[in-house]
Formats: sequence, C-alpha cells, structure tokens
Amino acid sequence: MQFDELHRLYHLPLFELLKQARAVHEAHWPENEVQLCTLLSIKTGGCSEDCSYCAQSARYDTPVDNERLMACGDVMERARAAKANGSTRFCMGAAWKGVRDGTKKFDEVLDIVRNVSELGMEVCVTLGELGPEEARKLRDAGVTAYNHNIDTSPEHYANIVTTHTFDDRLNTIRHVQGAGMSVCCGGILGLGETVDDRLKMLEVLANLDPQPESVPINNLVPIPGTPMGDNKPVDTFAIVRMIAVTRIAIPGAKVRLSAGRAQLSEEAQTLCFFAGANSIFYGDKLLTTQNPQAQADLALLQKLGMKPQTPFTDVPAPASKEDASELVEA
Ligand code: SAM
Ligand code: DTB
Ligand code: SF4
Repeated sequence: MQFDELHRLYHLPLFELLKQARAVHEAHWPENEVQLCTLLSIKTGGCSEDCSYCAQSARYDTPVDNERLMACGDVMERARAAKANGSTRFCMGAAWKGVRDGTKKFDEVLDIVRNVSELGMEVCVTLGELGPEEARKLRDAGVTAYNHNIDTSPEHYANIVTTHTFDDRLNTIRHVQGAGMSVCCGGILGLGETVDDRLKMLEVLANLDPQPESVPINNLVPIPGTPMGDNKPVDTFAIVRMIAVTRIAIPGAKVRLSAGRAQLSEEAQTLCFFAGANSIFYGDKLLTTQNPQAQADLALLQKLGMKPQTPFTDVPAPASKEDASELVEA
C-alpha cells in the first residue's frame, strides 16, 4: 500500500476509518485475544548512539544508571516469572549499537537465548545492528523475532539520530529476514514529526517483503535530559487513527500498543484495541520506564471481554530458511 492510499484512509471520518479497520481485524484476528509480551532490559544504558528520545544513550544525562549484561541465571528467573504470569512472548533488549559474531558478549547473549527458548514462549531480542552471520546464529539459538524499529519516516530520521542512518536500519532488517527470523518493526509517535511522516514510516513498513510479523506503535515517553524531554503528548485520536491505518495496511501483523501506555486512559487504550491493536507489553516495567500494573491490565481486558492470548504448546516457527533466502534473492 502506498502513501496516497494511507493518507486517504487516515483522513476518512473517524467512524468510517474504524469500520474499515474492524472489518480487516475481524477477518484476520477473530479470536478477540491480546498478546501479552514481557520486556526485560538485559543490558541497560551507556549506549554509543544518540537517538534523541532514548534514556539509554550515553550522550544525555538521564535518570538511568548503566548496568552490565545480566547473568543468564537472572534472566531465566525473570523469563520463568513472565511465563507463570501468562506472557506468551519474552522480549530482551540491550542498549548497544549492535553485536558482532565472535565477541564474548555475543556468545553470552546466544547462551541466554538458548536457555530462554526452552521455556516455550516466543523469544524476541533487540540488540541493534546485525550482519547475516549474527542473524543466523541468533535464529539457530532460538530467537523467533528480532525487533528493530525504523521509528519515523526516512525524511525525519536524521533529525532524530545522527550516529546511524535509516538505511542502516533497513540493512539489519534484511539480514534478519534473510536468516528466517520474523521481523518486529515499528516506530514512535511524538518525535516532532508530521502526520505525513508517520504515514511515510507506515509506507516503508507495509512494503517490507514479507511484511513485519509485529508492529510496535510506541508513544514517546519523554525522558528528562534528552532532546525530546519536553515533547508534548500525541493526541489520542491521532494514535487511534494511526493504529487503524496500520491494521488495514498490515493485516496479518500483531499491532502492539507499546511504550507510553501508562500515560493513556483506559478509554483511550480501549479505542486503540477497537482500532486493531492486539498486543501489549505486560508487566510493571518497559526497559527503563513504567508500564501499567499487570493486575490493572488483566482487569481492563476482563472488563472489555477480551482474553489474553492462550499460551502455546508449540512455539510457532518463523519462516523457513529456504523460504527466506528465496525472498532475499527475489
Ligand atoms: N538498541 C536497540 C535499538 O535501537 O534497536 C534496542 C533498544 S531500543 C530502546 C528499542 C526501541 O524502543 C526504539 O527503537 C524505540 O522505538 C523504543 N523507545 C526507546 N525509547 C523510547 C521512549 N523514550 N519512548 C518511546 N519509545 C522508546
Ligand atoms: C519497542 O518497540 N518498544 C519496546 C521494545 N520495542 C524493545 C521498548 C520501549 C522502551 C520505552 C522506553 C524505556 O522504557 O526506556
Ligand atoms: Fe537507545 Fe537503541 Fe538508540 Fe542505543 S541504539 S540510544 S539503546 S534506541
């Protein structure tokens, strides 16, 4: 789907847009389920990059303390607790520019992934830039999805980050696809972008081949000390419209209502679910910032008559390597 069509959909009368998004949602996701994902920051702060929204960049004086890579046993404790609380996906984030094969830290991450993947949840990691070899090793260790966001439009990206480029992000996504992992890729609303920037970001996401398996829509959590620390919240209806257009443009994706949910009312979140969001981060903390309390989330889903996604007996396999290499060659 191209920009003009996304623009037309976005600017429909709200109820017409929601009607179309509902129809797509019900055709693809009839179960009325919400995926619960637990996030864990396995290596916090001290990042070399200058992403101007991020609490973990070493360039800004933020409230976050730097922490080394967590020990495997400590990660496993958190992963087991996440599973016991009903999460079906465990997402581990590291504040790195990227990872390189042959380094001690990469071997440690592979070991963590191998252990977590035995628990029977989907395993997602977000470690920054990857090459083809790193991608293959992560897949073999048991990663089901790799999170790497494009965050905003190609045009706005250089206003937000200068230490890597939009094309660098796309290259990593290609390597993830080439290795046969699912791609989790989305962005942030509230970085001083225009609505057209948001739709240009969505155009890139919708034209990835294959389309992303999941699309996190983050709302900026303004972090004191960062260049975006005083940004104003995005209007709720703009968030809802963006989710609805994402649902229509990428019908098979989990659309994850991600960071910034603690700043949204229950009614605003409900509109987001109605528009097509079917995944959330679950648990009291995101990477470094607050998320709604787990009990409050379960109570909200119950009030709405929605169900947490049923835990798996078998974790769904990502696309086979053969399929993926055909896609890359095509
Ligand atoms: N270093 C890795 C990377 O850049 O891909 C992984 C971690 S990074 C924290 C993952 C994503 O979290 C970012 O791409 C961004 O979309 C989101 N994020 C980070 N800080 C945020 C904030 N303050 N508010 C909302 N979303 C944020
Ligand atoms: C994503 O798109 N959002 C998550 C996850 N992928 C790694 C991270 C949100 C971080 C919010 C800010 C923080 O807690 O530091
Ligand atoms: Fe934050 Fe990731 Fe950017 Fe590092 S690369 S500053 S962790 S968003």
